[in-house]
Amino acid sequence: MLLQYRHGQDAKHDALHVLGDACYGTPHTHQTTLAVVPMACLPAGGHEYTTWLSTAPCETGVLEGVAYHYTEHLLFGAMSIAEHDFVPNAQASALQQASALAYQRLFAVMRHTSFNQLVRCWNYLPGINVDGGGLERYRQFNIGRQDAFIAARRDHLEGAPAACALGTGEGDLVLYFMAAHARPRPIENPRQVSAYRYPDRYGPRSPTFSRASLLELPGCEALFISGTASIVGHESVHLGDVKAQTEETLRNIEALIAQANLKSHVGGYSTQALEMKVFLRDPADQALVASVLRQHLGCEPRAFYLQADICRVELLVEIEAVGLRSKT
Ligand code: 3EB
Repeated sequence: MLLQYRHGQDAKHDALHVLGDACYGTPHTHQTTLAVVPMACLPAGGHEYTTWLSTAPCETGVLEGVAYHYTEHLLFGAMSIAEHDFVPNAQASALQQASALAYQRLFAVMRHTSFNQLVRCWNYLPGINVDGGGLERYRQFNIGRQDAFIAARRDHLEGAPAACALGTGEGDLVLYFMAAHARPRPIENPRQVSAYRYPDRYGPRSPTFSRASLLELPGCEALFISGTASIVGHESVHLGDVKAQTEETLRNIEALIAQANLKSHVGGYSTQALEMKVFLRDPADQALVASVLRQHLGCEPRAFYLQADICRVELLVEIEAVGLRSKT
C-alpha cells in the first residue's frame, strides 16, 4: 500500500482513495470532510484541505460519535465534542472531562477495529490559553488526556503518539488521529526535554506526546513530526522575537530529521521535502516567517499558514510536518 499526503484547495484524486481529510477554515458545503477545524488560513482566508490518500480502498465506520476510515494497514478517525455538554465538578472542569472522553472514544475505536497502535493525534481546542478558573485550559486538557491514556493502559511516556495541540477561537473540541497495526518508532529531540517529562511548572500533568513518530508500511515509511516550537530544554526561548523563534523551531526540526534518519530503515528525510503546517499567533507575522523558511530551506517551502493560539502564551510560531519515503 502507498500512502500520500496532499494539501490544497481540493486534493481529491481519481486513482487514489481518501483515507482521511481535514478542512482548515470553512469547508465547501457540498464536500464531506471528516474533520473541520475552525482556523483562519493566512494570508488570504478561505480554506485549505489536508488529505491522506491511499492506493488501497477504504472501509468506513462510526463508533460513539467517532467517524473513521481504514485500509488494511491504517486507520484515520475524527470527532468533535461539545464542551458545554459537560458539567464541571470539584474534580474536573468541563474541558478536562471532554478531553478525557475524546480519548476514551479514540481508544474505543482502536479496540473495536484492532488498530492497536496510536501514531499521530491532532488536537484543537477553543481558548487554549484562557484561564479556566485557576488553571489554563491547555493544562486542563493535559490532565484529561493523560488520565485517559493511563486508564486505557496506553503508553503515556515513551511510545506516546506524535501530536499537536492548537487553540481555535471558538467551537467544539476537535480531534483527529491515525492508528496502525504496526508499532511506530517514537523519536525524541536531543535538544529538548521530552514533553512527557516537562517539570510541573508547565502544569500539573505533562503533555502526552512524542516529538515525532516513524511508521513503516508496505512500500513506504511515514515520518510524523509533532508540533515544534522555539523550546530548548524545556524552556521557551527568543521571547517576543518571531524571526528567532522560527529559526530555533527549524533547528529543532533539523534535529528531529537527523534522529529520524538514524532510526529509519529507509532514510533520506530532508527538511526541504517536508510538507509543513505553520501556525502563527499573529497573522501579521506571515510574510516574515515565510521568508525565514525560504531562506533556511533554500527553496520554496511546501507549507501553508494558519492563525492559531499556541499552547504557551509566549510562543509565536509552531510548525508541524509530514515526511513520506518510498521503499522502492
Ligand atoms: C511544545 O513543544 C509545544 O500537547 O500535544 C507541541 C506538540 C506542543 C504537541 C501537545 C504541544 C503538543 O511543548 C507545544
